[in-house]
Amino acid sequence: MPRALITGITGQDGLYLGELLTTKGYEVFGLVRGQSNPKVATVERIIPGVELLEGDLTDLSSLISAVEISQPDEVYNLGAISFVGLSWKQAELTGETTGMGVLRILEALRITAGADVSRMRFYQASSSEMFGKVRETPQRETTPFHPRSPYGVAKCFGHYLTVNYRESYGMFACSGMLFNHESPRRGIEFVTRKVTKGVARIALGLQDSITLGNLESRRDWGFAGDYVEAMWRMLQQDSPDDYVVATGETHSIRELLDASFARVGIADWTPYVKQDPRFFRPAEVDLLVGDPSKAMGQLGWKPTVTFTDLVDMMVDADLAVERETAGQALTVR
Ligand code: NDP
Ligand code: GDR
Repeated sequence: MPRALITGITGQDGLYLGELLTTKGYEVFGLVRGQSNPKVATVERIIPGVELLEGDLTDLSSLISAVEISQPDEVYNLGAISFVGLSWKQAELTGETTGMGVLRILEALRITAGADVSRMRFYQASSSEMFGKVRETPQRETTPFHPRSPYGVAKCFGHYLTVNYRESYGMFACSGMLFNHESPRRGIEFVTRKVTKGVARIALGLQDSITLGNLESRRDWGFAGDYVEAMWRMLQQDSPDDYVVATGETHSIRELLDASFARVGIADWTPYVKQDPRFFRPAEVDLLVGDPSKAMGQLGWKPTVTFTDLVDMMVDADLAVERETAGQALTVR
C-alpha cells in the first residue's frame, strides 16, 4: 500500500487530494496544525481512515517527526498562507509559511530519507501568482516571473527551492504551477466562493448585496477536483519536472458575476453588487491564462469541468448549504 503525506490537508486541495489518494489505495497521512483544529472532523469525514499528525510548516522538528512516522512514498506540500490579500497584512508570516515552509519540508525529507533521497517523491504547490505582471500570454513553464504580492514572492522562493533541491540532491521534486481552481470547498475569502455564496443568499432573501474590489481582473478558473489529479500524475512520471496546470480560458470578475447571477435567474446584477476600496489590492495581477499543453501531452491530463459548469456547481452547493443552515424551506425569489 503506497503511503502519502499531505500538508494543508484541511484546505480545499488537501480534501480533494486525500479523497483521490484513498480511492487509489493509498494510506493517507495529513499534517494538522494548532490545538483542537476545528477542521479535523471534516477531514475525517471526507477521507476515511486518514491518519492525522500534529505539525506546522514553521516548525522543522514537527515536520521531521511527521516524515519519520509516516515514511511516505509521496509528499504533497499544499500547506500555505494561500490568500493573496492577507499576504500584505501578514507578510512575514506568509514568508515563513508559504516560502520558508517549503525549505523546512524539503530539509525534513532530505534529513529523513538518508542516502536514498529520491525514495520520497515531493510535490510543491506553486502558483500562477508567480507570473504576476505578465510578460507573455498565455503563461507557460518558461514564462518569466514577476510576482505582485508577498504571497507571489514567497511562492517563487518555494518554486526555485524545489528546482534547486532536485538539481542539488537528486530529489524527485516536482512543482505544479497551478492556475486558480475552485469548488464548493473553496474558502469564502476567495472571490468565486464569496460571489456564489453571496448570490445564493441574495436569491434566498438572506442578504441584500455583495461588496467586492476590482471587477476587471481576469483569471483562468478550473475545478479543484481535476487539478489534484494532475498533482498525482506528476509524481507517477519516470523523472521529476515542472508543469503548468490550467484550462487555457480566462474570465473577468464581471463574467463570474454574470454566470453566478444567471444561475438564480437574475440577468441584471448591478443593483446587488457594491465596490469598496477595502477589497482592492496594493498591486494587482490583471490577467492570467495558462497554457496547459505540457501537462496535457506528458501527463495525459485535461480539465473536465467548464467555467459555466463550475459556477453552476458552486451556486447550487451554496443554495443547498444556505437552505440547510436556515433550517427552513427557502425558495429562490
Ligand atoms: P487553502 O487555503 O484552502 O488551504 C491551505 C492549507 O494550508 C490549510 O490546510 C491550512 O491549515 C494550511 N496551513 C496554513 N498555515 C500552515 C502552517 N503554518 N503549517 C501547516 N499548514 C498550514 O488552500 P488551497 O487548498 O486552495 O491551496 C493548496 C495549496 O495550493 C496552497 O499552497 C496554495 O497556495 C496553492 N495554490 C492554490 C491554488 C488555488 O487556486 N486553490 C492555485 C495555485 C496554488 P489550517 O486549516 O489549519 O489553516
Ligand atoms: P487569487 O484569488 O488572488 O487569484 O489567488 P482571489 O479569488 O482572492 O482573487 C481573484 C481576483 O478577484 C479580485 N477580487 C476579489 N478577490 C477577493 N478575494 N475578494 C474580493 O472581494 C474581490 N474583488 C475582486 C482580486 O483582486 C483578484 O484579482 C488564488 C489563491 O488560491 C492563491 O493561493 C493561488 O495561488 C492563486 O489563486 C492562483
